Amino acid sequence: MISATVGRGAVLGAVALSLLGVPAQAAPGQARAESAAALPAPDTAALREVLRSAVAQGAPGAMARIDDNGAMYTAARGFADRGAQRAIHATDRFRIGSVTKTFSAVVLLQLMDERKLSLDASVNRYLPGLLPDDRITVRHLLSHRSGLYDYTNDLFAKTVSGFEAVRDKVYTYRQLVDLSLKKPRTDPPGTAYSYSNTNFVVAGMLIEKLTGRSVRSAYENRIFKPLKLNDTAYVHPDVKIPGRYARGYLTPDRAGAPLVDSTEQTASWAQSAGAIISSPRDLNTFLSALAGGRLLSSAALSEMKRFTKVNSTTAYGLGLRRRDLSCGVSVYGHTGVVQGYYTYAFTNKDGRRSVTALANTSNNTTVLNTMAGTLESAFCGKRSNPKRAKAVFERTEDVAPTVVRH
Ligand code: HEL
Repeated sequence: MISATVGRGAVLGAVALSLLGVPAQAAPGQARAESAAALPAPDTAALREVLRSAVAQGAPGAMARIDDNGAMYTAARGFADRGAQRAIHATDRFRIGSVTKTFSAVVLLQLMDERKLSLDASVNRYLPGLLPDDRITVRHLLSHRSGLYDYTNDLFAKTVSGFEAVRDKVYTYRQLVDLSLKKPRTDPPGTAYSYSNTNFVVAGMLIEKLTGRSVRSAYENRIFKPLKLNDTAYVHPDVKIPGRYARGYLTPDRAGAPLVDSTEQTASWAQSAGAIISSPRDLNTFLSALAGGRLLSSAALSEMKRFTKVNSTTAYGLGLRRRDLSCGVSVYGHTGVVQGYYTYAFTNKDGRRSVTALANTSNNTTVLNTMAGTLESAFCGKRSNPKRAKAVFERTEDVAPTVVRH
């Protein structure tokens, strides 16, 4: 194991296993290298450079871990804890935000596999009277095509005061749905993609109704325990992150204002839409198991991968994002934005190469876009076209402008 500390507060390049055995690049002209065997080797120098840039742009720390067919590479730079001046490490836990949506979708698709749920059934069939429109189906929720307004647009219109107003609050699912239903719906059911946390709050209600247990026990019994995800937890409404973790630092809207330590919060505004805590090792294991067909039937995985186009480089399936990289490779996973934490967690088609990257800040779009470069370095290797990649990552992610400013 090689690990080096470079400069003040920077920990770079822990190569736990050599990357020997990574197959040669795909043949010229091969447009889409989908299996890990056809991917170029990760560009680890470029990965370190992405993390360095994120820290230079205001993230206290940034780290990433690539798992590649049994080989593993980690890199980290900057601080997990600014006060204690503790260096961030790729084993640190953190709040994964909306990567939680992939876990929630997996639970519902397992229930579909068990014939307890039909994707095209009305949500109101399972939760009578909850939604004002019987045409909204489970598939509409999981693909963000329900038209249900995203209540977080209002909660976080003001970044710091919005966060402070909810950080200790405990909401019921019903209260969150009611916040959404106070506003007109964005589109008729099934007609348009419009990202909304409300969809995955209702997904959590469905999980609880159909299993008769809490979402926490569904995640634990169906995913965390079978995959031995020992760094992963759903502690809502507890505010503390268990184990060793990176602190989160929220960037205020006012330029030059000090970062706000946002580590401790109930994350009750998010719950089944965004309250899981995890680590790079566990997220890579989860996505690899998902893409490798170890969590769902092939029919359910195919449903999850029926994508709606979001923009020229991203698409959304069922609780699953697809990103089309500059080298023609498509990767599958999710991004997460929760106060103080930006996460990218993606895997390739066969699940043999996965990357999870974290910057422990948020409300800093420059850092968010920079961190997308971890996908290019992990999956495109040195073949990445920096010009195209830059254009891709300067694009606005599919978020309400009031929530993440671009
Ligand atoms: S937003 C996203 C990301 N998702 C959605 C969800 C998540 N996160 C949220 O809804 C939190 C929004 C507030 C974030 C906060 C900050 O930056 O910490 N911003 C403000 O308060 C701005 N006023 C679609 C980006 C996803 O990638 O799926 O996670």
